[in-house]
Amino acid sequence: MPFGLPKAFAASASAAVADGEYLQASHWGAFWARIEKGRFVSLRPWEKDPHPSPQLLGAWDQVYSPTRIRYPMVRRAWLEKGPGAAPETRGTGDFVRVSWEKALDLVAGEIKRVQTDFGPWGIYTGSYGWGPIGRVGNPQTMLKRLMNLTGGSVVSSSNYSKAGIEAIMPYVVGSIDAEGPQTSHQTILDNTDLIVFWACDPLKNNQISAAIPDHGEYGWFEAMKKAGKKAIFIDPVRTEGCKMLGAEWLPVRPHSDVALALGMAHTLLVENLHDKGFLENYTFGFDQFAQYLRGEKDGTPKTADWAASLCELPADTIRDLARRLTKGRSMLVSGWTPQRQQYGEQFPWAFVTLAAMVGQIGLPGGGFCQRYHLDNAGVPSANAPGLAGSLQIGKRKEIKPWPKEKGTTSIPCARVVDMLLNPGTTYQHNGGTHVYPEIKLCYWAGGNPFHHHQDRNRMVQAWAKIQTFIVQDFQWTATARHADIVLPATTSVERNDIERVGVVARKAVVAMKQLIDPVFESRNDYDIFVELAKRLGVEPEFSEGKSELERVREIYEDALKQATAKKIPMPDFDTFWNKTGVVEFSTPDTAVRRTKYADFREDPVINALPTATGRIEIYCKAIEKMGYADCPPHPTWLEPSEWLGQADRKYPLHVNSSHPQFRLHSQLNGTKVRELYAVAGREPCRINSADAAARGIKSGDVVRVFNGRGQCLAGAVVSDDIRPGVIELQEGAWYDPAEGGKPGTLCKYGDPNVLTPDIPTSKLGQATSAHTCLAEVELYKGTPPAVTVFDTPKDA
Ligand SMILES: Nc1nc2c(c(=O)[nH]1)N[C@H]1C(S)=C(S)[C@@H](COP(=O)(O)OP(=O)(O)OC[C@H]3O[C@@H](n4cnc5c(=O)[nH]c(N)nc54)[C@H](O)[C@@H]3O)O[C@H]1N2
Ligand SMILES: Nc1nc2c(c(=O)[nH]1)N[C@H]1C(S)=C(S)[C@@H](COP(=O)(O)OP(=O)(O)OC[C@H]3O[C@@H](n4cnc5c(=O)[nH]c(N)nc54)[C@H](O)[C@@H]3O)O[C@H]1N2
Ligand SMILES: [Mo]
Repeated sequence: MPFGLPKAFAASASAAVADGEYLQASHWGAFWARIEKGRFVSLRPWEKDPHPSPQLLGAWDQVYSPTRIRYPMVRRAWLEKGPGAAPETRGTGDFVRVSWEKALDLVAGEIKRVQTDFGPWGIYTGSYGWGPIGRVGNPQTMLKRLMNLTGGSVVSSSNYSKAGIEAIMPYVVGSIDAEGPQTSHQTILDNTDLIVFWACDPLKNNQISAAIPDHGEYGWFEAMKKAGKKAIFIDPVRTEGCKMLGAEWLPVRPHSDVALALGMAHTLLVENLHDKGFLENYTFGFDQFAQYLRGEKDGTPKTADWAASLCELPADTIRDLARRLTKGRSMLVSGWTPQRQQYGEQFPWAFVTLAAMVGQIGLPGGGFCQRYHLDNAGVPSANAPGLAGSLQIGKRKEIKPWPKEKGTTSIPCARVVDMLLNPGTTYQHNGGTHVYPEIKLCYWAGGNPFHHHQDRNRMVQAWAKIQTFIVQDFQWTATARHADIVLPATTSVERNDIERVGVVARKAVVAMKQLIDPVFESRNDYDIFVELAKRLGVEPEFSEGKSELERVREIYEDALKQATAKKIPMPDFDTFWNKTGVVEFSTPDTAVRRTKYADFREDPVINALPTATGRIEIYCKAIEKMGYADCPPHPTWLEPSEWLGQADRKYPLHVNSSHPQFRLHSQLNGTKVRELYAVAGREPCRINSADAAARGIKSGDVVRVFNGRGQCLAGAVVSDDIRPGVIELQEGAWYDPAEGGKPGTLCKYGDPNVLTPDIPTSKLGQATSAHTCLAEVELYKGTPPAVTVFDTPKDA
């Protein structure tokens, strides 16, 4: 698929490598890049990628996209009047181009100024985000390393992905659980009679990875289809996986999954189908939970009929599903949206408890899994060496003591806006009491908070409180557009790095070789941080005298050492780097079958779980002690403050801002991949035909989606693959304010986070509740304003 090269770039090229095809890699897969006269002219997927993603096109197009940041830029008011000046002009696009020298001096100067005048607690470098792949070039690690060498800064913990799971699972099973290898696909194929995908879309979500995706999910689904595997999908959307398997679709009402799980658990209990032996020997606290199910204290038995009234699935279907789980070998599989909702800790807990009642945890093909949709965690692992990152964050150098009253050194990442709005106030997190620091300077590198955070309008107001916002990215995201100082970074094809194929599969290691010169004035993140380290007097400690390529070599040679010890064949670095470009590893037959929790099942005493009781905790005394009303000590239905089941709800439609089919979050917005899905030039909004008809909306119309928090335009897609009462506006669409810097303004393109609330799941997890959101949709009348977020801001 050769593509034309924009004229603007043709002139700036000079050869970094000779003409030819080179293997390179991205979040979307490994690929052969064709280089001609110093230009990256086309790509084709690596022939060993079993199912390339259409998103891969963006790995090429993003390099030369008109949304590339070409030069260092500074917001005019900030440059002319100093830090904190006219914050309302953030997001208006009024930038001044400056030299790299000037930009780096300004950034280093700001870091020093805030450190001196306020202290390290005045700088926030949580900088959450996915950034690029590659073991050297992780900008988040580099940023924190730099800050730690100069006295530290406020950072963040956990993530937007599964902070609810990360908070609750350590109490329930003694680990995060939703990480690392899971019961293998083959073990499912061999043993499982019924597989239930609950809020889980492995075909969509495995297209991308935090390393190079191995794309084994499609083969797994094909094998399940061929085997005629019985599958059920519990989801407000009929997903492609559901269609491919010809599976049953249970279009659950969003935000009611805990009730559904409790209704099934109640059925098992009253029909005496629960595995009493398993509960007795492997779990703790079932009796208290059973009392709750029977409604002994609150007077409400959690029957299938009770659940049906909340989740809008027939009570007989709920009872039937519970019974079917116990009839043969069953595997419960969940995704992560129900824990990205208010009280989000409750669903994973109810889900594991339900699996414990079924009693098949640790049996081949039975039990539960919370990670089949990322990193293909059911694939076998090859016999491969580790690939350690060579730059570490390191410990914070205590240059200035950090008094307790100045606040915490690390906030839960989704509480960033709370922190900016409420300096000096206390908050609860996982049993501890902490104080929000007062932030003057934020530095983001490799993340896009003006897409990923909730309640954009509240966020715009919070951002007005800081003095300086530094953003390092390669494209003009909404975040970069709201910055005071913008530093243009390179993409992976403009620098050297190394990465593996498959976080779990570990199938190969790919040389990510620099193929072209940096586009315009962009610089590698590593070089930017080395320059800043020089200005901050910590360059020798930061770089340890090593270039990026030397670090790549170091990582490879460390892997080679491990491989040699284990007798795994691997060429020397120069052969790998200059000749083969890839090393593949073989997967032993013994790796093909794997059962999670088999050891625990075999001997729950010797292989006890690292929980307080060594067992699966259905009741948790540590959580009981915290006394949080929003996180009771056993799985509990708590009515959300905003959902379709509310009698007095203000808006009639639930907003499902799930992860995008054609992007990794906000990445690739600015590329030709957008043509695959944009409707009327905007982000698509899927709506059920009944809801569309009631509003006079048809496919292709521009619609306005709104609630009390915000409003955006979108392009309607009328479909019966989404249940009535729910619209889908996938996360990651670039925020395109009609009037930049003005809270409440219309987003012209379709960012769902203008609608979502910025409330925590609970005091335990303090995770995002992006999926607690109602809105209304109407046909947009008149001429819609032009989308401008994909144009290059005036930069020269
Ligand atoms: N409503 C709603 N909101 C959500 C979610 C949801 O389900 N619903 N999901 C949440 C989840 S789970 C997540 S993980 C977050 C994701 O949020 P983010 O991780 O912030 O999203 P990305 O778009 O991946 O942002 C990565 C940024 O890094 C930049 N980048 C890429 N490569 C490089 C590089 O080499 N150098 C530099 N300096 N920058 C680079 C990209 O251009 C991009 O701007 O969103 C969250 N937000
Ligand atoms: N293509 C692509 N893949 C990705 C990403 C991406 O940006 N693009 N991001 C990656 C990241 S960072 C993460 S954290 C994971 C996210 O993993 P998940 O959070 O599991 O993924 P989502 O696609 O947001 O949602 C999964 C399914 O949940 C359904 N759902 C939504 N609300 C409800 C509900 O209330 N109840 C039920 N039962 N179902 C519901 C959605 O319709 C969707 O089919 O995905 C990863 N994979
Ligand atoms: Mo995520």
